[in-house]
Amino acid sequence: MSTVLDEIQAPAGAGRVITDPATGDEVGRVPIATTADLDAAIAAARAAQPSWAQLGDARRVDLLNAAADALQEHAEELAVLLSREQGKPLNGPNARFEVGACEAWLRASTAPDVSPQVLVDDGQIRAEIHYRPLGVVGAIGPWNWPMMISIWQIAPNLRMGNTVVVKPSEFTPLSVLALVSVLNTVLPPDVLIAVPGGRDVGEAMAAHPGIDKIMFTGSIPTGKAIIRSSADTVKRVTMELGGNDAGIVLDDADPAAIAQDLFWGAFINTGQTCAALKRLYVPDSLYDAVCEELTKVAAATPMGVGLSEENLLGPVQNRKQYDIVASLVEQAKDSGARVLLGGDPDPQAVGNFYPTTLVADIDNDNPLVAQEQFGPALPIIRYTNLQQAIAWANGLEVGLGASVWSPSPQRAREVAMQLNAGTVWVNEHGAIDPRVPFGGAKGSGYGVEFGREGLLECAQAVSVKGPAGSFA
Ligand code: TXE
Repeated sequence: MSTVLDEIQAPAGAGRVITDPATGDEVGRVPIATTADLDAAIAAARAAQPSWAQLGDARRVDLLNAAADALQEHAEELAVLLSREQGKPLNGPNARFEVGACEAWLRASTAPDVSPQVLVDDGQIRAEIHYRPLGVVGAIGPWNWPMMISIWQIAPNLRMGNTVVVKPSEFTPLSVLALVSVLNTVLPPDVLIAVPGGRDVGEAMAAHPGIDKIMFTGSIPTGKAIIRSSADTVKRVTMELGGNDAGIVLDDADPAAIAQDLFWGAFINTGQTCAALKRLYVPDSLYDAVCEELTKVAAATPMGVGLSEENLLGPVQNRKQYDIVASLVEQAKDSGARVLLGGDPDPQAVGNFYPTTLVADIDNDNPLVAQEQFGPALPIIRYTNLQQAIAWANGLEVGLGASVWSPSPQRAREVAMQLNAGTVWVNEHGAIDPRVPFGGAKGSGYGVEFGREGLLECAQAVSVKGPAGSFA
């Protein structure tokens, strides 16, 4: 029986080899798309868009739910491929979880009411707002959650009557091609097309007159490049650019009670998550206890090859990212910071395994704190004055998420209201929800995803207005 991977990969001898970051083994061969392939994909998606829009919302919702059923049927196969290509283990908040999230987000995108609304009807004036399709949307994604982030870009656009051309990260294209292939067992032809190209294809997509909007998740420099490239065609853009999320523990928290959630807030997907906890601020009075409890959880969490059922943490997805993490930890060590756990990668290790690392007694301006590590290393910064900790948390040019940890609802709210980020979590971190809008503050980008607000960003708002009785 042929697998999804058989269907999507390039024939033997063609394409580019993708290797497993845990073992170096070949996962498959990705076809190499060019900008000419992109042009053809955009033309096909443009041709398919009017009839997709004319199907109507109810029919599109049915098809999206049927596509979610198809994902469910292929869930294990997709999770295994994702685990091999991305590196993330099958278990824990990793590969099976990601495929499950794709299904959940797809279904959730069908729930909000996006029908036209009457804004004014006062006997003199009638005004309505309608949400029309934009056309063809380009989706450019990263390598950390390749399937889930692609679904965040695909699902709301399809719901709103747009067709979508997806350009996956060159590090994890097979996962996205497989996802798209399964969705396309249900969707009409050319409504959703994947183009597995490199940076040149991304650049061409951002500038392309046949693309009406770009949804992007990735690094800040690339986001800026896309904004520049898209300017001449006045494209809509949604920019999810990652961050360097702070968490503040208040002095009434119970270290043992919060350690597990703090750990997973930081180390979900082995730290390679845009809205992971990347700087932890802990009051002097609890500092040793929080360090001790976190170290216990971290030391007990197995890291290894993704396909082994016992592992919950995996390799860093690519060597470039591994080197960033290693260099930041080395700089922290050189500055005199105290390594509680890890920080000692094995140079002989097969695969990009960087050990789970906790670094204490580190200054707020150390590069491991000030720069996004995007890997399995967490700096824990001591504070004596809460206002100082809040100022530190808000002190960077990014603001995707932030969190506050306290058993007191009033104190937690008071601090939450002072944190400048797109999402502020209380007693959790990174716990995204398809019903709750998600987006960045400051350099972390603009536009929101998820919920009704996220759907409306994939539409052209059209106001219709006239004297009362002039239209029905
Ligand atoms: O991302 P890039 P990379 C952060 C993380 C990491 C850094 C670099 O800190 O160290 O980003 O990761 C396409 N026009 N995040 O190099 O370069 C590219 O082909 C159009 C945060 O993987 O931003 C890929 O598909 N497209 C993040 C996508 O952009 C271009 C997740 C992302 O690539 C392009 C991952 C261009 N000029 C990394 N250049 C998060 N927010 O979750 C590249 N691309």
